[in-house]
Order: sequence, then C-alpha cells, then structure tokens
Amino acid sequence: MNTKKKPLVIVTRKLPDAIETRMMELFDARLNHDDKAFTQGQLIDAVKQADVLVPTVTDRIDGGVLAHSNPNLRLIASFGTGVDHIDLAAARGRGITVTNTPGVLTEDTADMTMALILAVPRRIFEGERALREGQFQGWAPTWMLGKRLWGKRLGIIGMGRIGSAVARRARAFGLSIHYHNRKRVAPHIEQELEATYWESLDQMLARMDIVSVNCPHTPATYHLLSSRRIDLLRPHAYIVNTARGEVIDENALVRRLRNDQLAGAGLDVFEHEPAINPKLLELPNVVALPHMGSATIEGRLDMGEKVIINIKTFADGHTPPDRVIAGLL
Ligand code: 8YV
Repeated sequence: MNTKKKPLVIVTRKLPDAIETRMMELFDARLNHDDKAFTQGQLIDAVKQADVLVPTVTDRIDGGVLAHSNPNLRLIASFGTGVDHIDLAAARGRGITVTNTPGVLTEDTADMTMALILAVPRRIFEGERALREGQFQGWAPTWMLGKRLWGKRLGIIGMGRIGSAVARRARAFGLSIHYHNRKRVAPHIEQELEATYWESLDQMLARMDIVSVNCPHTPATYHLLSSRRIDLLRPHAYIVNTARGEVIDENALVRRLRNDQLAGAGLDVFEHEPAINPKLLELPNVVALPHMGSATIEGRLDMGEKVIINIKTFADGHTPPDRVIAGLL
C-alpha cells in the first residue's frame, strides 16, 4: 500500500453515516450510496483499483475475482465476522491480508438466537399471524399450545463467543446446556455454564430437545448437519440457526419438517441466501428471518469502527487487530 497518499478504500455496501463520514476523512473512500450489491464484474473492477476492499457477506470474493487484483490491493477489511465469502487461500497467495470484525456482534446474535429459541417452541409468530388474521375469538385452554422451555436440553454446535453467550442466556430460561465443539472449552467456562461436552456430535443430536447452530461455515462445517445427522434428531426436537445456512443440508431439513419428523425450525440464515426454499415458508412451525441476527445500530457502528481501526493500523504499517490471515509475498 502506498503510505504517502491516502489509501483508496472501496466499500461495497452502504454503511452507517457516521462510519462513512469517518472513512472519508481518513481515506480516499469510494462508497456505495445506493447500496446495490456488487455483481462479480463490479467486484473485479473494484479489486483492479482498490488499495483496500471493504466487502460484506453479500460479496463473493473468490479466486476468480482475486485473480484480477492489482498489486496495491494489500488488505481486505471485511465488514462482518464470518469470512466464508472470501477465498482466504487465494488472498494469502496474492499477499492480501484479511481482517474481520469479531466480538462486537456476539451479544446481538446471541439475543436473536434466544429469540428464535423462544419463538419456535412457544409459537410466537404463529400466534401473532393468527391474531392478525382474525382467528383470535377469545382465550381457550387448548389453543396455541407450545412446548415449555424450562427443563429442556439445548445442544449448542460451536461453543465460541456466540455459542457461550447463547448458553448464558439459555441457562436463565432453565435450559440445560450441552455442546459440541472442535475443542472442549476451558473447565472454568464449562463450570460457569454448567455445560456438558459431547465429543460425538451424533450422540448429542440424538438426545437434544433444541439444537442451536453457532459455528462458522468452513470447509469442515459445510453440511455438518447432513441428512444422516438430521435424521438422528428426535421428532420433538427444534433446530435454530443464526450462523450460516451452509452448515445445514437445507433440503434434508425441509424434508424432515414436511414429514413431521422435526418439531420446528428457527432460521436467520439460509443455504442459498437470499433465495429461500419456498417449501420452508409453507410450514407454520418455521420462523424465517432475513439474516438480521447482528442487525442493531450499535452493532453496525461497532463493526464499522473495527473496519476503520483495521485499515488505519494496517496503513500505518502495523498488524491489524482482527487479522484473519496475513498475506504472504
Ligand atoms: C453480518 C454475519 O451482518 O458477521 C457475520 O458473519 O453473519 C452478519 O451478522 C454480515 O456478515 C455482514 O457482512
């Protein structure tokens, strides 16, 4: 990156005004005022020019795009925590450092996870829809009966920051905490969360009442909830996913739900986002949200702040705080 002049920073989506204003003060920032997601062609144009690219989850920065990057593109400062939309190996190979915005989305995403854990078994959206459609004729003892949360087992897949934050909330709702993770977490965290570790995901799935997906999407977690594993869930179990759609074999999930072999699902993310399998939307026991787990104004400002700090630190010749990979050359 040329440190004499301000770096050319291309931002692919509209960010909060305060973030854009600060970016314009610090950098030669090229913003996307109308917020239309870039096409692959526009991404190629961007990497041909930028010193720094600021993409989001809606941009697919694959090897084909990166093959066009100009030699001054040294940093991809992604606005978001997940980096599955970026071909990290291709970036590293071209000497491009990649940063993300971890930590600042944790509590908001955990809140949304908890909201889905409540909403699906307690049929909150079904009740709301029924009321709006004029079906509420007065209270009845057997109407809109859901399932009690208190005393049930929650199985968390991925006990990182977000998984742990979900566990803390869920304990207050009387759920017992179970988890599967690549590595067992530190004993003091297990004690704090009164969490039971399952080395075998298969065994955990077969015993849970609610399963929450909180792991990143990586080659290792693609379809981690495969058709075979989804079949291990008991028919009264619920699935909640606020991580990435790709972690679940969505066709298999739809099949189980349609055959009444699963009690319900709360989904904030989808395998082919923004396309949603229309069969999912036909099911009353599915709550589908438009990837809004981290959508708070505070969260977006914190994310923007992190992006700025990562760019500024890098431009000043230091290691950015949220480095995912270092570009090697
Ligand atoms: C972000 C997310 O809003 O950070 C993530 O990984 O999934 C979202 O909540 C999005 O990624 C922004 O790029």
